[in-house]
Amino acid sequence: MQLDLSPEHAALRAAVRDFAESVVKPEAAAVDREHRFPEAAIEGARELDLLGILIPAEYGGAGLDHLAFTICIEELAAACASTAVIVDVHNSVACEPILLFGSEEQKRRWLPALAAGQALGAFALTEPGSGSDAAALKTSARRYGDEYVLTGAKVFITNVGHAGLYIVFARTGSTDRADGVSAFLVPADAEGLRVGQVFEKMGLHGSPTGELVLEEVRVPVANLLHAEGKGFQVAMRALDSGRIGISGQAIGIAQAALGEALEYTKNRRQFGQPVATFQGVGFMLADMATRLTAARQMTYHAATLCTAGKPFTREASMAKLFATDAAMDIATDCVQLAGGYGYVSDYPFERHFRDAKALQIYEGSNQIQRVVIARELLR
Ligand code: COS
Repeated sequence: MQLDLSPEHAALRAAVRDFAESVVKPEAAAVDREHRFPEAAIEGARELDLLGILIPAEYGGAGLDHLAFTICIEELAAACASTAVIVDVHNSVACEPILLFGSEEQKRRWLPALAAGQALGAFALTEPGSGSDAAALKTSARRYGDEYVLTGAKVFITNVGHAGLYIVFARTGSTDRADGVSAFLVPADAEGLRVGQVFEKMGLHGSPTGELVLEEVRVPVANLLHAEGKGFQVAMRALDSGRIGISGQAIGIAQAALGEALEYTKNRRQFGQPVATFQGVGFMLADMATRLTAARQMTYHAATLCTAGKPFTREASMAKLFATDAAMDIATDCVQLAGGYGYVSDYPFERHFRDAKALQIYEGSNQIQRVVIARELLR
């Protein structure tokens, strides 16, 4: 695989980094402290075409590949992890499934508005009783003539309340497993759709996460995404590339934490010398940089396979597992290196620590990644 970025990918990184450092990062601490949606960052992302990264130009998007997508998420996450997850979920598990599984009519109807940022997208799979066991979902979709009627409750929905379009997974078939699941495009203003509790979280305070309640929500048959009974495949394929995005978030957070820890330990003097010059500290920095480099290579490898149309389920899960564990460990060690200052919110270390924890849990816990990897190995 290629280890160097192409000139186009390098230029994209430079442009997104410039935006992230000048617009996104200055607001990140306040967004976290005030639990506020990062409006300016998302508006800037929209202007830079980051809300249609993977959508081809014919549907109004930037038409870039998965490596470009990863780089964008990585750079945003280094500045503000909340902004990164909003943009990540919108692109990977909301826009991409329409691109991959939508009819031409559905693509023309939804993708231009999503790419232009007129509507944010969200992915509504998880339910109170079905998290890791996604196929056990209970939300029902009953067909009456030209309509489906959806009833149920979803939970842990990123972008809830801000999304204009939800991809909702519901049971159309009589079986209680994956082959009875279908996917629907449900506009936020559909009658009977409402936002339930929006959670107070440990981290990612700028990214809304909460419940979505569906009470006899009627959608036309034209809003069925892919075929009846094929919704679980839609969800699994969306999560495969979603996990590349989460890996991008992980390397962004880890890069930010490591960069700040390097600066801190070079400037912080104890016993008459910068603490970075103590071998114990140097070894910690070396281990962090090594794991981060490996995580980045694994993530870029999965993204490159995805773009090439090759199987990438295993590599995406490996990248997600490795990169998010690395990010959590790096963020933890960076708190330790900054000592008391690492533990107070005047410095960014504790925010990176809180933000990183979510990555080991969402879009498939790291235990589920091991399930996916083991199944792929044994197939
Ligand atoms: N891409 C496309 N299709 C896939 C797939 C993938 N990566 N993985 C599985 N499928 C298909 C299978 O081929 C199967 O279809 P067929 O019956 O037609 O062959 C179907 O999906 C069911 O697959 P499987 O039997 O493996 O499903 P399980 O119920 O055993 O669950 C796991 C599989 C555990 C991997 C799945 O439930 C999962 O990913 N759970 C975590 C969910 C998650 O990440 N939630 C986070 C939501 S966002 S916060």
